[in-house]
Amino acid sequence: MVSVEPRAPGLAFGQVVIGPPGSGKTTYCSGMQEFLSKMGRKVAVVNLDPANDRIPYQCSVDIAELVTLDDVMDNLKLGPNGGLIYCMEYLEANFDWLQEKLEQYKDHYFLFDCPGQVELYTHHSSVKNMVAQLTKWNFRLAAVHLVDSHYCTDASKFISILCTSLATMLNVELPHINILSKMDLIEQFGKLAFNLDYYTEVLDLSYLLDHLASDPFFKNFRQLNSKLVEVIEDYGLVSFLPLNVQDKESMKHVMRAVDKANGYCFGKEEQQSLEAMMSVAVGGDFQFAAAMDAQEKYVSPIGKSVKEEAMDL
Ligand SMILES: Nc1nc2c(ncn2[C@@H]2O[C@H](COP(=O)(O)OP(=O)(O)OP(=O)(O)O)[C@@H](O)[C@H]2O)c(=O)[nH]1
Ligand SMILES: [Mg+2]
Repeated sequence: MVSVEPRAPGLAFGQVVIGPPGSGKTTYCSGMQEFLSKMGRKVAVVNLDPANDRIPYQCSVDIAELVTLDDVMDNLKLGPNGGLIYCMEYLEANFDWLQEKLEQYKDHYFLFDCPGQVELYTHHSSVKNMVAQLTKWNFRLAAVHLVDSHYCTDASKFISILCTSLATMLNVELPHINILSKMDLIEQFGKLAFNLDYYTEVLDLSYLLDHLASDPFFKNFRQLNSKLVEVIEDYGLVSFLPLNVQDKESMKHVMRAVDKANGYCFGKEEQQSLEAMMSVAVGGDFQFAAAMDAQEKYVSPIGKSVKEEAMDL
């Protein structure tokens, strides 16, 4: 029988929810708070977005008590982007404020709702420094990186989200779950060229290059695209989980993946079972099942298989 060690004193688990503007971070925090609360977890949501004026969840810690984007823009005559960077650096200079606030919720599971400025994740250091600080305070975190799923319907945009996802993973330095958000809207701006698992598993990107070459505009950029794709494949780090926040099954898939990434499933918390422990131990995961489930629900059937599609080119 598997015996489970008690949590080290003061250990807290959570998710740092990041991603481009409008990708669904705040909505995800709200949905995940509700979902996890129903499962019996005590959840504290921390709003770290100083521009968040509409907070749909029950907020435990709010950066607005420390600094707001409007104040910074007014007082320092900065634009919204520079203002946001200033706010994050201000937070960094006031980590003691954050520590004091978080201390009050030490027995909770944390969701950090972050701002939607891409450079904060791809190359700026304040989020990375905050994560390092939280780790020192005994937080065990996973990054949940949301990107709009409709980018899958355009091969060039998909390559671009693969690049930003990889850069984010390398910069933030946390166990990382990439999510294709708003699955219910995936085909709103066009049809998928391949089955959904092709986009979620990110395995053989040469088909994507062939598909892209069929567009006369991108024909001239084939070499550039093939080099970008080579970098993604060489790292072999990027893959995605599909998510519709309204769908309990898809929330469950994400929750399991995150629990595995931040180590929550190894604790003594709810639903701890030998089966769950074994499934993690042997590396069995639910990613493919999640993609198949989402394919059935949200993607219209494709007339041709991936091979047939590539043969046409
Ligand atoms: N249909 C659908 N809409 C969603 C989903 N998730 C989020 N949205 C919508 O997408 C819009 C943006 O969502 P937010 O949660 O504010 O996105 P955000 O990433 O927090 O945005 P910023 O904080 O501005 O970067 C809102 O209108 C949401 O209602 C989803 O799963 N399905
Ligand atoms: Mg938000």
